[in-house]
Amino acid sequence: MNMLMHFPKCFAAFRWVMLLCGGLALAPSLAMGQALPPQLYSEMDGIHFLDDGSSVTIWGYGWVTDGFITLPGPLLTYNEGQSVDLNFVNPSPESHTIHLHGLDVDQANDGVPATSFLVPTGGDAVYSFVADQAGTFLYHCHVTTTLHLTMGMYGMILVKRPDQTLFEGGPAYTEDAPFLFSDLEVATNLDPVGSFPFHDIRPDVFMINGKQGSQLEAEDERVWSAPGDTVALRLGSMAYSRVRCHFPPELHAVCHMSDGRALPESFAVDSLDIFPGERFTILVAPEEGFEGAVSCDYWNMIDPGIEDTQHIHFGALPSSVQALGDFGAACGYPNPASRWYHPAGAASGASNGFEGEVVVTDAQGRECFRGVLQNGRLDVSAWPNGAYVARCGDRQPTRFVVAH
Ligand SMILES: [Cu+2]
Repeated sequence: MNMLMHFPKCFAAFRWVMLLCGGLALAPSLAMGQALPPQLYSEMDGIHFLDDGSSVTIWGYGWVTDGFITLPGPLLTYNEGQSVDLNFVNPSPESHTIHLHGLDVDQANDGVPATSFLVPTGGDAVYSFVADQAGTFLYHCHVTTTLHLTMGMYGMILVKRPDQTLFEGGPAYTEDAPFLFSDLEVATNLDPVGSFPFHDIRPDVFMINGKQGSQLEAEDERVWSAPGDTVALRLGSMAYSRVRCHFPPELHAVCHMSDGRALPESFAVDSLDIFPGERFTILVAPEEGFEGAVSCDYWNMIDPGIEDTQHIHFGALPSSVQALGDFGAACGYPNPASRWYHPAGAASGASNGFEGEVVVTDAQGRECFRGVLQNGRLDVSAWPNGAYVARCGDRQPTRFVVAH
């Protein structure tokens, strides 16, 4: 399928136009009226707001259906064993790739330019692989990697099991909470071309899911749990710093997986170092009413010392929400447009493909919405703050929190 990448650029441009025109000529298996497969795109003109209100330029990925890029890029969620065609189009002024960090894909689909292929300006590609291992993975651009990565071209991948266990024979849990650590140097993001040499990056902004400080205290950034919940913290790092996480004893944190594989033996954890590119899956069972935080220290890897500390905040849900049934919770990753609710298991509704009737009830069990979602998402901008439960057909119900 990567033969397409060797076609002349004008053909790639033609394909891009055809996609904009509906894509039917390129996807004969799609019936008229069906949604196009979800497609990532890249841009180099994004704006990212820091906690102090200032902004930096970012390069990054976004869903074509959303029309904006985010830092980090969209969360990609797949089911274990799923055959994935990750569609990517690059209208930006430079070449990019998607490297699937930690997934066992073949060389041609690995996104390392020298061994697979580049996606040039105006080009598009399909990265095909089988998501055969449940776990936490990452993706990033592999072109002039230090620069493209620090500019924002990265995101997280979750491969989940339908039975809501971490891995075959592994523990069950109620919800996923993905947290991606990263950092950036403001001077580099403001002047990427002038930042040569590109490997000399000294981060001065430290983030979790692209947020920092008070941004992380927002209600829709917290991990919400009801009594009895077990939350899977999906921790991954794209930072140049070493990140040391400290888990309060009230969380009863246990580490089960490292780098997309089950550990031979799980272990209780009170602090954990995460180096660049690493991933860990930690199950936490917050004590009833717990409203604390996991603190995360960013250590300078050149001149050892803590440069910054960020927090993953926890909130306690009312027991009336728990009484609505056994369900997982959606959480914001990242949540640049909190007016939208996307159904379970996908940061973009488009990638979830659910086209049936969705029913949403509030914490008192009152029906708030019934119908088919437009573009796979629901506008909740006028909804009162609170906890809600969404049911998508016979899928496991999903809990989400609206917080404006
Ligand atoms: Cu790139």
